[in-house]
Amino acid sequence: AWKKHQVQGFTDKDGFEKEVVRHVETTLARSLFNCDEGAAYSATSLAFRDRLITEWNRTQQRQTTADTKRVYYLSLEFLMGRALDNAMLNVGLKDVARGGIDELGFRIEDIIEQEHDAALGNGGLGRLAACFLDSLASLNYPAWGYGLRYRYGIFKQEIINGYQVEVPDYWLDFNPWEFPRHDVTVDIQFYGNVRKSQDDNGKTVCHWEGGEIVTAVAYDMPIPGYATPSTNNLRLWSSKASSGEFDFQKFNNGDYESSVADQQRAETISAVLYPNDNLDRGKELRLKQQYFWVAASLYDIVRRFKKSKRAWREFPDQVAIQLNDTHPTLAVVELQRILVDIEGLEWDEAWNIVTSTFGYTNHTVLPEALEKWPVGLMQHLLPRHLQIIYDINLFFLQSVEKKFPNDRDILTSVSIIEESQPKMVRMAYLAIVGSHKVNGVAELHSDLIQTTIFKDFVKIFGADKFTNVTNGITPRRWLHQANPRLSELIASKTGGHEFLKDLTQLNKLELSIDDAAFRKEWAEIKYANKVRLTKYIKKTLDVTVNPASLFDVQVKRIHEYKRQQLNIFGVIHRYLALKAMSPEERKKQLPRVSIFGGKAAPGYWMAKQIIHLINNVGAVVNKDPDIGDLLKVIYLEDYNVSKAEMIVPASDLSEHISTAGTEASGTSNMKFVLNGGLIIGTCDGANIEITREIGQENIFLFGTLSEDVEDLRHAHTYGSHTVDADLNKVFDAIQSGTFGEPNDFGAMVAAVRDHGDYYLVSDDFQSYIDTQKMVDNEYRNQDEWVRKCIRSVARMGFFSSDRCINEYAEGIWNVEPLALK
Ligand code: 26W
Repeated sequence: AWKKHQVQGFTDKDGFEKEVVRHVETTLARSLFNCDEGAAYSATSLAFRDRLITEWNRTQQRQTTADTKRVYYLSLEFLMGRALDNAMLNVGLKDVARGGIDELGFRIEDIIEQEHDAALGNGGLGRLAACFLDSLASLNYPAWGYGLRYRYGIFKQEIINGYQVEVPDYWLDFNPWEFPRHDVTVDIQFYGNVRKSQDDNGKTVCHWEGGEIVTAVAYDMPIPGYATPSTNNLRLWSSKASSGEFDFQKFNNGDYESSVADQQRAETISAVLYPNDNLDRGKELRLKQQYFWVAASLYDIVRRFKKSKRAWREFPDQVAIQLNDTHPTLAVVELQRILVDIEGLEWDEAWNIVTSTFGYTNHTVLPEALEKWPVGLMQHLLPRHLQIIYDINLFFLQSVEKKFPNDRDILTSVSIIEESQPKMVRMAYLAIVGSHKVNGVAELHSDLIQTTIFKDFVKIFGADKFTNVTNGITPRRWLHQANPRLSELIASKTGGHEFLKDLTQLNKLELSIDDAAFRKEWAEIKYANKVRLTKYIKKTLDVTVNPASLFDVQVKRIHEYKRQQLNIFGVIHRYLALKAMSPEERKKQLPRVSIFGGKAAPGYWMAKQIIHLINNVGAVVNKDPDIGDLLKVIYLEDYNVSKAEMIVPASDLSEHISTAGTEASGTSNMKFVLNGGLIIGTCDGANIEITREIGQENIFLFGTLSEDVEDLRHAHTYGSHTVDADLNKVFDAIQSGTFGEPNDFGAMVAAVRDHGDYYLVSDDFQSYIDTQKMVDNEYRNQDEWVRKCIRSVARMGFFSSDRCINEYAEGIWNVEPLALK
């Protein structure tokens, strides 16, 4: 029905070309003869952007008129990647554009490559937010994303002499996808102090006064849905000095320099994305970012609500706010402050509204990633908010006391304020107390949070408050866009592209599994994707790899819990085994390419050591004449979303090998399987549900189970810990200097051998090696391997972010899609 919906802008090749030419000649002020790929990218983007604007405005209009409940997704990270290809595919005009671009003398693939990734995120959490936006728009939900417009996204990674070097990512030079809204601004207050007064009824009123003001400016990005006119809004806030009286005064006093300094200080707030993933560093500027973004977003949300002139108690019927991890938790406090201090509601009524509005998603159980802020810092930066936090805590603890009289232990254990030196605000506890639902992101993870870190809260609030929503990915970007040939093949076997809107339809693929021509084409597509990656490896690293080898891929942030060290130790083991073989024996081995990619947090020393070891192993192995094609070790620089779109479709096997119980979900595991790759993995995160869906015969599981992790760790520390014999040989090779200066890797070896092996690398090593042998054997039987891949893809329907968003909508937000007129 939406196709009949009148769309504005070009609909065919000629119309598209006209628009591109117009933009080159007017918007970009260039002559057509002077149009390079960069200009062609810009003009194409502007042409599509124009086309989105009409639908974007109409969507907003529709939402305003309908005035139904909206969802607000608050996330400090949106890892969007490129926008042009996505816009072309979602609008359904990529082929039109291809034809037009062709006639202008370019290839559309080259034009797409011109775009700089929007890399406003670290990893899984940020990419999940981006997939959610795609699903929300595609399913016609009235929804907004709110984030920060960082001037610098995640740093660009260079590998120099085997070491990671960080280079700033300035991405805003030319960004046709954002619309500055200089008329949408909010003044945000910091510091100052709280004064109390009595109102006419003798009620105490708090006034937050003084301090400094920074202005938030809105920048909007259109989020087009797939095969629907719905185009939602992602609003990112940018900071600038307020034009209020403060700096005017300075200016008039001739204090020009200090007024410029103020300006720069203000702009610093949205300058840079913190590059830590799963590690809390507690920097003051980070807390400023959080409050700045949360306060601006809430002001915007409240302003929109007020337009409808409803009573405050209707707020939760109109507004659902989801907290993407604890980073936006101050929103709970800010809304309470707005309702009590500014709107004059009674505490209890306000608190009811607040807790009915928020939902909180937890994304990690790692203790070092759980956010805590020093009370002193909070007092200094946000004095009124700290008072409110203390009051929230007081009333909460009183209710706990009532429920569990004379239980001091539970009071100290659940208190939002940690009575440490210095005292800390526990943000996860504040988020739980301030929300009506708390969810984990995969079944195991949701079980774990309910039985470990949040177990006392389950006792207090009951199990109903806690739920699971298993993560998902958008099949539009991660299949249709990243792997167009596979998407077409699937379409030809499932009755068109319906599966992109209802991924469960993939199950029809199983009907074709005995079709030899289909399997052949399937295998050819995988091979072509591997050839493309082979060329990229040749171009960027000057290493020749054989595309017929088994491509074994581990790409994700570098972290000890993700265990890239286990992978590289396994690679070294393989290398030593190959070296020990006779030439005849070697000829029988299966060639393999081990591909790594991922960034380390700049301050994470051990993660950087891991990168260094992988590169050193590559340097030795790749030029060893005994080895040849049998083993290559590749480190792909600067892993990001657009690189993932090339790498994921080229994998035969990918690694998801975190210590059981540490990876909340993982989402690349889903991407790899959806693209016809098998996975080797631990019983962790979503791997468990992937196994349940695709069948255990189609996945290579190994290693310790999460319920055994604690005992093993205990045994390492207090009992005897003997390191696996094969692993010791790997260590001997490292320490005899086979891969460069042995001292460089002393700490990595010692972490496993001498310091308790917290991530159980040694415990899992033998089963990892054995399972990799099984992989080799099974890969030799290509026919069976391809069947496994097809069967797996056919059973991946569950992992669409559409399913996931529908679960949030029904179980947490209570919102419905907006019907298109
Ligand atoms: C305060 C520092 C900090 C920064 C980022 C702490 C925690 C984070 C994120 C919550 C870490 C993260 O990205 N978690 C990942 O979330 C994904 C989406 O749910 C999951 O698939 C991953 O397993 C989880 O590690």
